[in-house]
Amino acid sequence: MIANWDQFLLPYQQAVSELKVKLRGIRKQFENQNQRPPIEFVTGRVKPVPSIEEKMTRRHVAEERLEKDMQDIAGLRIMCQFVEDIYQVVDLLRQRTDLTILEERDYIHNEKPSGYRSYHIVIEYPVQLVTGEKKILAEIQVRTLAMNFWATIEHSLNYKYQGDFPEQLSQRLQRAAEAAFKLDTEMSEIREEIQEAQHYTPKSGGQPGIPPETSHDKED
Ligand code: 0O2
Ligand code: 0O2
Repeated sequence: MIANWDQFLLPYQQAVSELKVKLRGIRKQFENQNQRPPIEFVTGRVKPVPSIEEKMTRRHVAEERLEKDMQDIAGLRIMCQFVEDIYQVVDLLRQRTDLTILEERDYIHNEKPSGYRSYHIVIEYPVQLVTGEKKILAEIQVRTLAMNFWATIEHSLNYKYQGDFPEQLSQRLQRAAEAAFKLDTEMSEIREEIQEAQHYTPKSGGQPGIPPETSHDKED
């Protein structure tokens, strides 16, 4: 087993910290432009050592292959309001020059058998160490708040049942995942309404956020 986990994980910790700042920066830039950001919030973590060891055993990953074969030792999560925002964020990530996208997995339109939905991106990210540059893998999960709600609860139930859910619970979770996606779809429809509403510009003296009385006053 790896003798010095702290040393092994250091570049991953640095990558997670840097990427959190960079991804949160996207949100800030939209806010500065008075635009609704496609990112609601960002979290990140380095996979805990017991979880790495458990996954190595389960997936038969040899120690020498760990850096290449375990893509989520560094994990970032981007939460969005709307499904459309997810694809906007993915496009923004594709344009960046400070990371390289290696793989994309769309579990939104190809949900997992559990009902899980999210957009996964595996990146190669260069970390600057005193010994030089080291390229590491990281996984970015992009999902809506509803998808995150479902995944968080399902994940905590996993601890209790070790992934072996009773059939009825498993079916209920699948139905709950569908309900969450229906909520996302409904919200997307409201989003279009919101964007239409944004064409209204209150006249002087009008209250912010309250559209003027006539619907013909659209200003672009
Ligand atoms: P748990 O319940 O065991 O999962 P900050 O001060 O904001 O920079 P902060 O507040 O410490 O950082 O939290 P951060 O880094 O934003 O988010 C950490 C939490 O996000 C962790 O929960 C993880 O559950 C979750 N998380 C974020 N990204 C991932 C990911 O890619 N994979 C997984 N599995 N989890 C992720 P806790 O608090 O460690 O507790
Ligand atoms: P953690 O840190 O506990 O979240 P695998 O790792 O075997 O599932 P693969 O192909 O390596 O599969 O990667 P995949 O499926 O693209 O992404 C795996 C990660 O997606 C998981 O990490 C979870 O974070 C998340 N995920 C995938 N399926 C589900 C699911 O059914 N429910 C929930 N809640 N999350 C899911 P880990 O390894 O489980 O680690």
